[in-house]
This record gives sequence, C-alpha cells and structure tokens, in this order.
Amino acid sequence: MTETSTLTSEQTSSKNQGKTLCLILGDQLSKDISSLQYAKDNGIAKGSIIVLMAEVAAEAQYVKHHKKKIAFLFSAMRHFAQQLKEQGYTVEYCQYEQGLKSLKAAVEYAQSRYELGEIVVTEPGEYRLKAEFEGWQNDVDLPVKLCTDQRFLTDTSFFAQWAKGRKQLRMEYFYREMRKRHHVLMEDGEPVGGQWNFDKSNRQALPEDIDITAPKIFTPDSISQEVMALVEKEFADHFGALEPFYFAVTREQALQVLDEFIENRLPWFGDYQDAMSEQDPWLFHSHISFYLNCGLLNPQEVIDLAEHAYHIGHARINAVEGFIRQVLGWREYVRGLYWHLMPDYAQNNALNAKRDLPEFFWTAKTEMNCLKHCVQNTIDNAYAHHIQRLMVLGNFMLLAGIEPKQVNEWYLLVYADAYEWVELPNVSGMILFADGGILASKPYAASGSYIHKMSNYCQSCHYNVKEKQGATACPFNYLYWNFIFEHQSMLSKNPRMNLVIRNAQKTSNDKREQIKRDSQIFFKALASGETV
Ligand code: FAD
Ligand code: DLZ
Ligand code: SF4
Repeated sequence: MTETSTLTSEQTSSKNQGKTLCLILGDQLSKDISSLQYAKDNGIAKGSIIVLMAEVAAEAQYVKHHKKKIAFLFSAMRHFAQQLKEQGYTVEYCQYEQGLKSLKAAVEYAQSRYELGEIVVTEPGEYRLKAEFEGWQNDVDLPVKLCTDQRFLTDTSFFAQWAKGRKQLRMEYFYREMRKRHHVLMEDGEPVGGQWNFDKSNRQALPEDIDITAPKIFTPDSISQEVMALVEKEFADHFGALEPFYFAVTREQALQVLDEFIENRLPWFGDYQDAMSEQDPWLFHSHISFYLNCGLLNPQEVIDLAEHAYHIGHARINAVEGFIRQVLGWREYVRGLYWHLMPDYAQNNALNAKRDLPEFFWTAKTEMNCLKHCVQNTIDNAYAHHIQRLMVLGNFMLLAGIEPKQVNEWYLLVYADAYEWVELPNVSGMILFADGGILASKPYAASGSYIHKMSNYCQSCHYNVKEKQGATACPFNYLYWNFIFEHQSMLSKNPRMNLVIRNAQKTSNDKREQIKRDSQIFFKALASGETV
C-alpha cells in the first residue's frame, strides 16, 4: 500500500468527488511510480485519473541545465507519456512551447480543463520543490497527497533512525546495514568473500593495451529529434554540446545499457574503477545514473543483476561488491543524508571558501591537461565518471577554495544525472568538506601525483607533475600544500590527517613561502582571466 501524507487541510478534502490528478515529474518516469500506485491501491479506475506531465520553464531553468540533460529528460518524458497513453491513461502532456512557467501553472491549467477532486504526486527529489508543494495548499484549493517515493531501497525515515545517536554518519556502516537488511552478497549472516569492502583491490591504473567495448548508444528517433530542435531554439545559451545525442530515452533502451554493462564492463569495474584516460571518458563504468535517477531503471533490479553475475561466475567479488557498494551504499546513503540534513545542509561552508569559479569550467580552456579533458568530457557528454568528478574537478575546487554555492550550481547543471538529493552531498560533503566532516572523514585533497598514478593526463600536459615549485610545476602540487597550510589548525584535530600534518610541520619556512608565492601567482592569474 502506498504511504501518503495529505498536505492540505481536512476541509478541502470534501472536494474529493472529481478526478484524481496524478502529477508525474521529469525524474519520476517509472510505470509503478507511487502516485499511480496510490490510484490503483485506492480502486480509482483509469477513467477517473488524469496524468499530468509538463515541460515548464521553472524546472528547465532554475539552473541552466546542460542542453543534453534537457533533451534527454524531455524526450524520456514524452516517450513515457506515450506509453501511459497506450496503457489507457488520459495524459495531459504540456509541451514546452505551451509556455507554462511552473508546475503550479501546469496544475492550474489542468484544473481549468477537468473537474478535479485531488492532486497526487510522488515526493520530489529536491527540497525546494517539496517546499513548493507544501505551499500549494493555499493556492490550488484541492487536497494534495504526497506519496513516498518507493524507488529506493530505503525510505528517508530509515536513515533518520539509523543516524539517531551516532556521532558519525559514515557510509561504510550504513552500507553494511543495507547489505544485511536486504540480504545482498551475504552468506550465513557473513559478507560473501569474507570482507565487506574490496576497495583496496579497486585502484589499478589502466594498462595501455586494454580493450574497452564502446558504450551502447542510440540514434535519436523522431521524438528526440523534435526535442533537440526545441532545445537548440529555446536553450541556445545553455552549457554543453547537444549533438551527438545518443542517450537511451525509454526503459527498453535503458535496460539494454544495463545489460551491456553487466555483460562487458562489470567484470572489469572493480579493477579500473578509479582509472582515468585521455582517450576514453566511459571506461568500465555503467553509465546508468541518468536512467536510475529519472526512474527508467530501478536500483533493486540493477543490484540483482550484478549479484547474479557474481553467483554464475561472470564477475569476481571485487568487481561486483565494488559496484553494488555504489548503488546500495553510496546512492542510498547520500539520499538519506540529504533529507536528514536539509535545508541547512545547502548553507554549509565550513572551510569559508570564497573564490569564484574559474572561467575554464565553462570552456575547458586551460593548460592543465587533466582539467581540460574532464571539463571537455562534461561539455560533450553531460557525463564524467566518479574519479574525474572527485579527484580532478572536485579536488581542484577544494584546493582552490571555490565558494560552495557556485560549485553546487555547476555540478547540478552540467551532469545529466544531477538532482540536488544526490549532487549536494557529493559536492558539499565529498569534495568540498563544506559540511565539516559529516560525510567524509577527511578532505579528499590530493597533489598531482594521484592524478599521475591513475591516468595518462600528465604525459601531455604543459605542466610537469614531478616539479613542485615554479612556473612549470603542476599547480596541484603547490595548491595541495597551500591548502594544508591554510587549514592546518582545523586539520590537525583530525587523526586521519596526522601524517600529512607532521610533514607540514617539517616543511621549512623557505619552502612554505615558495608554496605560498606560487599559489598567489596562480590565483592572481586565475582572477585576471589569464589561461592557466
Ligand atoms: P558507476 O561508476 O558505474 O556507478 C554505478 C552507480 O552507482 C551510479 O550509476 C550511481 O547511481 C551510483 N553511485 C556511484 N557513486 C555514487 C555517489 N557518490 N553518490 C550517489 N550514487 C553513486 N551521481 C549522480 O547520480 N548524480 C549527481 O549529480 C552526482 N554528482 C556528483 C558530484 C560529485 C562531486 C561527485 C564526486 C560524484 C557525483 N555523483 C553523482 C556520483 C557519481 O560520480 C555518479 O553517480 C557516477 O559517476 C555516474 O556514472 P555511472 O552511472 O557510470 O556510475
Ligand atoms: C530536470 C528537469 C527539467 C530540465 N525539466 C523538467 C520539466 O520541465 N518538468 C518536470 O516535471 N521536471 C523537469 N525536470 C526534473 C525536475 O527538476 C525534478 O523533478 C526535480 O528537480 C525534483 O527532483
Ligand atoms: Fe593535471 Fe598536473 Fe598532471 Fe597537468 S601535470 S595533467 S595539471 S596533474
């Protein structure tokens, strides 16, 4: 039975004689979405349901999403609406050209066309929208029922319960709880393979001669082509390359992407999870976050397929555990953390970072080869894999002290899988340490040697990763120590930083001064718009 809460006052529920309006958002494209399920559970016939889906300016523009992200979601929404119609639903689909400004305007439009008794919607993925729905009670004069989103393995109250009384909210312990609770990779109450986590076996660089299958891509059909023309016209000034457009836009296609991953990539996912390559932005990752997050795929089916691949001997435990940890662990954990700590979480800036986002994050015009490639991949694909997001782009933003609000906005608009529930904890918690250590036990700060070890970016870089000081030294090298010195008193309270702090303390004054000077020169060049 779908759990709901009614946001409107009891008096208005007496109106409940008209049709049920099921509002389905752009990231709720699942045939068993709880708003539709609610109608089924309550015996409401299809003929008494109006499904409302709307392409609206407020959602498409609250940040200037990547062109591919808008094209992907609008096309997936239109395909989903078509399938619902084929199943016999009455679907009121408002295309962007209709000029509706907001979801509320879409609801009011539906009210003008139908005699409605109630509005039902599955809880949204972003706090701002939940707050907006709560405000509707004063405006639309209908009961608004908010259904729990059942497309996750846990609901948000489970996280709150788990977090209660804990000093630290570490993902690893949440993940173990999830493995036990959902019986994933468990044998007689113990983790399969004898340990919970095979992260240490997941850190290999890519061999030069390795063969990687090309990712599954799709030719745009007429619906996608129509949407692409719309995006080119209406969102011309948005970030990113629209073409080539190759995303899956239906569940059937998304399942093909998933199958291709399980078949060809999962066996290598563990070994090369952290690797990066100038030649290949996709590597052995699954490329399913777009589809999971908008509802075309379900996390349970993804976990089941991966676990099955282990049991039939198709993939080893380090690969399967490594992958399942991302979906069952990280994905569920960040969502729980988000709803547990919002709205305050969005305001965090524990390191008091104030610098503006450099221009090259929009253009890829930088001499730093790693950043150039990671930004260019982002422009081309609305995708970069986890280590690119974390250890190149994010690492730079952390070391350079970029203001969290600007960083969050960038990550939210550039990736086709980005919604605030998943983007914000990864940015403010994982990369920026802006939450002061709620998510991460220490900042993910690294010098150029990490990037050198895990990629081939340094081989053709203008800078030299082996040099620590001066004009041709890798900027990550001095920026790393500059960051440590700047935050030394805070970091020295963290036992996981002991070794680094001891090294910092041993650094001579001359060397410190040089690091400071190099960093100041770098930041000055950055601020004056020079290509760095
Ligand atoms: P794979 O590497 O194949 O991983 C499998 C799946 O695990 C992903 O599809 C995703 O659903 C899940 N997953 C993996 N890592 C995480 C994580 N840290 N948090 C949540 N889920 C995870 N992921 C998003 O879905 N949306 C975002 O907006 C987003 N923003 C990020 C911002 C930063 C700064 C960082 C460091 C990470 C971010 N991630 C985000 C997490 C991760 O980078 C992406 O999920 C992943 O790169 C998607 O590619 P994939 O499907 O090939 O993932
Ligand atoms: C991301 C997005 C975009 C670009 N456009 C729409 C839209 O026009 N209509 C819609 O219903 N949803 C859209 N979305 C997804 C929403 O922004 C998403 O539902 C919220 O951010 C909550 O996660
Ligand atoms: Fe990046 Fe430094 Fe390597 Fe250049 S040398 S690619 S800036 S890590």
